[in-house]
Amino acid sequence: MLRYVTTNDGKVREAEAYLGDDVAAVDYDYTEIQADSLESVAAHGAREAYEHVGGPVIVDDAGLYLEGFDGFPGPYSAYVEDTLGVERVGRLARAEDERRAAFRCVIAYCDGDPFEASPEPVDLDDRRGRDLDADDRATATTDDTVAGSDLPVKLFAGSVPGRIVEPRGEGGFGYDPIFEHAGTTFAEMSSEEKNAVSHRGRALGTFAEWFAGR
Ligand code: ITT
Repeated sequence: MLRYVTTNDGKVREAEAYLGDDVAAVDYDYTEIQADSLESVAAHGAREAYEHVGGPVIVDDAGLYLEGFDGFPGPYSAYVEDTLGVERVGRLARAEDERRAAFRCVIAYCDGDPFEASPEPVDLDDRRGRDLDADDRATATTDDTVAGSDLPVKLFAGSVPGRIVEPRGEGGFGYDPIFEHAGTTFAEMSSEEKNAVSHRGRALGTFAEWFAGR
């Protein structure tokens, strides 16, 4: 059984809405390393989660990228949510009239076995979350070989563009109330509606397609 390792109930709801009974959630707080890419954080987490669970795992690292703030808070989104808070991040972006933003999500899979090379590598700009004007909802996969570990990890990325607005909606989690896509905030959407357009939905989609063939 595939385990989705996270401490975030909101992510679990979305993964369950997408993957159904094929995945079970494990509440385990793996080490989130300090790094400037979601890929590195997710890859490190997947290896640690695999060691903890002892079977196939996915972990998911996500962040909000404000275009006018050079991608801030990006990989530091959890820290910024805990310190500044979502509403103040929203107020800052609106006060500076820097509303263009994107969410990015990287899902990392590890089952202890090696993989064939991916045909569609993540390019460097995408890794850094700087191509906010790129395809509407870009997705990519890559293999990760972080020095210091020989456990292979497969990465699946998804992103979605949007704009920062005054908080609206009761659903979702994290920055969802201030992130509007096509006129609706993510907090105004059901999990299914959010998955249909979101960074996580895109990453889960490319992962599920690949995993079905594994
Ligand atoms: P795990 O690492 O245990 O999975 P987490 O909540 O720490 O849970 P992340 O590090 O990936 O997860 O989250 C980074 C931040 O981005 C955190 O503040 C989340 O609330 C926020 N976030 C992640 N995905 C989001 C989404 O789909 N919508 C809104 N906010 C999101």
